[in-house]
Amino acid sequence: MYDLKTTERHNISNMATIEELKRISSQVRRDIVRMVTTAKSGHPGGSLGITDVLTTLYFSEMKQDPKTWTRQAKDQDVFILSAGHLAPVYYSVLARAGYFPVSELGTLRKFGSRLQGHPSVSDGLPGVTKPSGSLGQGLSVAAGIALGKKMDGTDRRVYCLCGDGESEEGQIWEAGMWAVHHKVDNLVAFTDWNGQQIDGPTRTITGLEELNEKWAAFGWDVIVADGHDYQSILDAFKLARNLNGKPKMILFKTEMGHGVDFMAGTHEWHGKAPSAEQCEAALKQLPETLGDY
Ligand SMILES: Cc1ncc(C[n+]2csc(CCOP(=O)(O)OP(=O)(O)O)c2C)c(N)n1
Repeated sequence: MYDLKTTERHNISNMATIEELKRISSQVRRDIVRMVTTAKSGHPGGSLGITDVLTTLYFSEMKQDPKTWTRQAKDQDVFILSAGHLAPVYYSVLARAGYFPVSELGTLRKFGSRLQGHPSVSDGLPGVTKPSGSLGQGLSVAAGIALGKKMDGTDRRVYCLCGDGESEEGQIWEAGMWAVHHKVDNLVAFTDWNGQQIDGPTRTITGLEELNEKWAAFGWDVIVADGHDYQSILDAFKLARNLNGKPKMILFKTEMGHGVDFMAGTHEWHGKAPSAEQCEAALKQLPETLGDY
């Protein structure tokens, strides 16, 4: 098990700087709040909590090109959002990274929109490889695609985001056993370890606190990192890239609702839209950096 508080620090080169990642994340958080407010439904809490990690993945870590991306592209990394309810952060990061026009963010959850409440592939939204929303399935798909990439002889990776509440699903652990058995070491899974799920703190529901020990016992390389410290996030991804032989699970400690004081640290904003006044109050805390859609 690796705890990034104690690992060596690495320098980032040629990708987004930490200052840029901070600026993008602030805009992504604004997008999330505005999208969910306009739609009058959706999931802001988990989206705000995993924003720093997903922004870092798309702007500094993953080898994926919005200009040439297809679902079948063999020469690119793949991202699978297993916790499909985190669609608002996913859509914002994709739009800000150039996969589709940012103006489309305002159509979240509307009839005819490509941005449904959970990601769909039949709508043809660029950047989305797999539909999700029914929890527990994405890690299995990610493991299968990762093994396929190895069989194809490419060195591309598959990244997969799971929720900690989602990890109450048995299929997550079936995928965990399978990926170790097949030595799928190009699979980099990461969990939004915010300690919360739809019904309350995870410890009060199934007692998931020791996720690190559970994944280590399943034979994975486990990395624990701070999901709001960009250097820690970058270090975690870099360490995952440099470990061979086993699938990797990065457990990002995050705060649900991070960045908006009245949403932070509680499950109450798991799946609730802010009122117009709450939206205004939230936006005052989040600097506009790239222009609102
Ligand atoms: C198979 C399945 N069961 C139940 C749900 C309903 N549901 C949506 S999100 C959620 C909680 C997920 O918790 P977590 O992964 O921790 O996400 P967070 O609350 O941190 O956003 C549940 C039970 C679902 N989408 N799919």
